[in-house]
Parts: sequence; structure tokens; C-alpha cells
Amino acid sequence: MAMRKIYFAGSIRGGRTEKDLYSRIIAYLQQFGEVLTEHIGSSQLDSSGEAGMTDSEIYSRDLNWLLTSDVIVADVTVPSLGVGFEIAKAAEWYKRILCLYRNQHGRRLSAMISGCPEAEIREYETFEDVKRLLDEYFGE
Ligand code: 6IA
Repeated sequence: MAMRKIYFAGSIRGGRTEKDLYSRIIAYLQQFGEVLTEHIGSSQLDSSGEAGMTDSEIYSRDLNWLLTSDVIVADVTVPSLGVGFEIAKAAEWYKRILCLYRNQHGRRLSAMISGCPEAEIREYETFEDVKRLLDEYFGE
């Protein structure tokens, strides 16, 4: 069987406060398949984004990756227009969608995500929780 393709989505211009956690999630996800978006956890990538690519190049590259992926795992803790957009596209394309959410200061997740029937939402507090959730989700 071909290797499962995983699209990991996390905030970039929405804010980089969770980037260290993204890179840990990406590293953990690699045992379940090929992660197409490794750069999302990069500490070199700040909220100004990736150098050397125009926004429209980023848009087409990312949407192509999303289209070829089998499953999208999105960390939705930091509100990000881009992540919301990717979730909407993934829903339209009938992809499996797992959203990971760490509840901070009682701020509630957007109803457009928590109310989206195509998205499975899982709350976590620690990275240990994330690992357990991913083990369960990928059934291993
Ligand atoms: O709205 P945000 O920037 O927070 O959106 C983040 C999401 O959109 C991520 O899940 C990415 O898949 C995608 N995305 C947004 N910007 C980029 C990017 N560089 N590189 C890769 N993926 C991106 C941005 C900018 C730049 C050339 C200055």
C-alpha cells in the first residue's frame, strides 16, 4: 500500500506562538505517513512566512498538496484564516479532517470549525494527549 499522505496545517501569519508544538506533532505524525507540510513547524518560518515564494505560489502549492493528501491534521488552537480556509477546502473534497484544539483562557473555537460535520475535533492539554489522540485516530 502506498504511504498515507498527511497534510498538517498550523498557523503562520495568524501567529507563531505554537510553532514548537507543531514541529513535535509533525515529527510524531511521520510514523503514520508522509507529512507534506513539514515546514509548518520550522523555527525559521516566522509570521512573515516563507522567503522566495510569492503568495500565489504558496497558495497553489499548498492547495495541490492538500488535494493529493489522504488526511488533514490541523492544529486549530491559534486562529488562522489560512488553516480555516484549508479545512473548508478539505471538507469540500471529502478528506478526513482531524482538528486538534488546546483550550486557552476559555476562548472558544470558531463555530465554523466546531460545527463543521466533516471535521473531527479533539481537545488536548499536553503533547502526551496529542500522541494518544493520534495513536487512536490512526488506529495503531
Ligand atoms: O493564515 P495563515 O498564514 O496562518 O495560514 C497558515 C496555513 O496556510 C498553513 O496551514 C499553511 O499550509 C498555509 N500557509 C500560509 N502561508 C504559508 C507559507 N508562507 N508557506 C507555507 N504555507 C503557508 C507564507 C508567506 C510568505 C512568502 C511571506
